[in-house]
Amino acid sequence: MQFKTRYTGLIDRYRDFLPITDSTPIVSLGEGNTPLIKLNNIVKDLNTACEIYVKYEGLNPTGSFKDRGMTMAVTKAFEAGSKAIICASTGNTSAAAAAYAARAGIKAFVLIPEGKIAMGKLAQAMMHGAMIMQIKGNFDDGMQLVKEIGEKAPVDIVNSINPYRIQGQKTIAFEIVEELGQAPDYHALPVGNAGNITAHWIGYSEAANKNTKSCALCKDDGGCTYHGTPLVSGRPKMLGYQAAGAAPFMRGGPVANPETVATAIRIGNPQSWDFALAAKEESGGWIDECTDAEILAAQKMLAEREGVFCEPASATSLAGVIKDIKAGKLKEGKIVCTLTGHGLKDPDIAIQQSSTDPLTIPAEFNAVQDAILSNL
Ligand code: AN7
Repeated sequence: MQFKTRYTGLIDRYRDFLPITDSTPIVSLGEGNTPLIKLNNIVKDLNTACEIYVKYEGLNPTGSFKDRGMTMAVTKAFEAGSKAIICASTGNTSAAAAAYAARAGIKAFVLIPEGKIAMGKLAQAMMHGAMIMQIKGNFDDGMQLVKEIGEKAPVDIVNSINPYRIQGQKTIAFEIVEELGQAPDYHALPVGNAGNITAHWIGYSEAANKNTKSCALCKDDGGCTYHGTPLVSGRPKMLGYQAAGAAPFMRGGPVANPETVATAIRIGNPQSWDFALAAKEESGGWIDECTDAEILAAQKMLAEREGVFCEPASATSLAGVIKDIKAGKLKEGKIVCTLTGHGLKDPDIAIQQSSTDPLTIPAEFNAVQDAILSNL
């Protein structure tokens, strides 16, 4: 047996690829380094030649991929001497902002749509001591307010319009190419505000040392200017999936009243619109939509058939892949699906749609034995 090096988070791991210096005070909770799980049972059920992997981002410290971006955004805010951060959120960003602000010893202000965020996420923001403003409006209204406030008040915006968020989130692609030894053929993920598809594409582009117009930090020459040694030669086709009731990319413009059971992606006016389209076009991928029923079925399938529990929005990636396998659009190759958040975030939806209700029985041997024998 060998001693392992202590894992100290993705900024430390990928410091040469991130906008920090040796003296940058890193604010980390050990995020990143999440498992890439190969699906067995679902692939058999689908009878497909595709290999499907899920990148289980629910295993980040606050239970979602937002931690990858938040460690960078809060590190840079803290480095610049900022005393407070602010975000609008469908839930996960607020949980991550609250936790990383607590870690840095600064204040987090979060705007959430009243009654429309999952219980686990609200619990996190409250527990980490964020100042929570429930607005009588949706995420897009909150985002607009945050952009206006950010210009006037002494607070740093930590939504994904903050380019450091995207920089942190791009590291997911580094981890995937390192583990597979190549880029996958396809990468599928849910699309809400569209920051994460942008970040994935930048990461894959940097790993292959290829230019992309998705990178906001490299405006000068219109493309990402990373010039390292390429880790791999190829890049995946990017597949973005939206919830049908909140699918502005499918409607060709903002959706005024987005609705979906997948509250994390209940977003009608994505801020990274152009970058997401660049990712789709440069990669030769596509954006499509899934119904709430398809999303919930994929969530349940992952839980029941693979033992992987993700929140509804996260399952949109697999729901889309299943749809495209059935439609014959995906026939073979390695497909990675990002599972963006943990299932425990939204216990209400999980309990509502699970197939088995708990059985109430007397606390007696025979009752337990009968229950086992009649359910084997
Ligand atoms: C589980 O927390 O926007 O397309 O405010 O929580 O990068 O927005 C959450 C987004 C997918 C969509 N899956 O990612 C927020 C927020 C989960 C999410 C998305 C979100 P983007």
